[in-house]
Amino acid sequence: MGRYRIVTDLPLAFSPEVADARLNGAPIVALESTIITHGMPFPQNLETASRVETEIRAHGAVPATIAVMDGRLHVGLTAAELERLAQAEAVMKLSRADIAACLAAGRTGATTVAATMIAARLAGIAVFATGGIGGVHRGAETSFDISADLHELARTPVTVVAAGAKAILDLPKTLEVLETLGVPVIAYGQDEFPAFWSHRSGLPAPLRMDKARDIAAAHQMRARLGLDGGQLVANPIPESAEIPRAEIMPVIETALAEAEAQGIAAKAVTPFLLARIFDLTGGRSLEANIALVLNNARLGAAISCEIARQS
Ligand code: PSU
Repeated sequence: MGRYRIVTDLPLAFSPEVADARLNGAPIVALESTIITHGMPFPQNLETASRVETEIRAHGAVPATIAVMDGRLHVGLTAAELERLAQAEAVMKLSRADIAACLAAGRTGATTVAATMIAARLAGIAVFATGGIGGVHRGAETSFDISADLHELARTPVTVVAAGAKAILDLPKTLEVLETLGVPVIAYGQDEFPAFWSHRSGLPAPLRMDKARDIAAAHQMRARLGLDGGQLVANPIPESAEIPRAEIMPVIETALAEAEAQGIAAKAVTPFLLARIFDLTGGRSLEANIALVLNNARLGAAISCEIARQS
């Protein structure tokens, strides 16, 4: 981890647990906060965020949930801070474009995948676990709506563990853009790219790895080659927890049609769709989302332990 630039003259606040881990060179896994403020309802958001942290500790690493709170970039939140964020209202949804403005204005904002990667790099954290990355929205050929997460993966050297891209997106186009941007997309333990709530997407993944050790070695090799950008590890939701594609697709179509009819745009699209899919599945989509995040936390911890061992 020593090769990452540590910036000290920034409004960075490490939790005591993360500060200790940094001193001792212990493996750390970054976690984002948009999933808490915009991705899940209260109180499941708080319960899930705490369970994810516990899961990471149980697998030998230290969790660092990242958020901007009152103008400070927090890397690791205390239980009280997590609780405050989970119930906060009108929290900004931060990406590369607005993280600096939020910090400079002393405001509070939740970090998306893109902003969490930026913070993780600043803090010297190599691995980040989340639910699903943003990607190319359907209809992007006219709306141009492509998540900034994809460009961040192309420029910031953090390995991101996700259950693929959210299935509300255009997955083939998302894979195309990742390929164009030179982002390695590694399916974990299977040949297919997973589809967030579903184990499989029907789309072949560009790369496959079956061991955390190999993913860690690829991360290290990219650093040695001086390559910009991170890796996307696409970790399929366990089959026992999935909503099969045939079941979830009609629900997604309905939610997408509603979003269009109501003129939902830009940053509001993903939270709107997630909330509607929750209602339309009677809460099942949230159960699957929680299961896949926990699964990603376990793999993230394993990769970060391997990177620490190989460093
Ligand atoms: N994973 C989840 N739920 C979420 C997200 C990830 O299980 O809500 C968040 C991430 O912060 C990701 C964001 O960056 O959704 C994507 O938003 P958009 O499509 O607006 O870029």
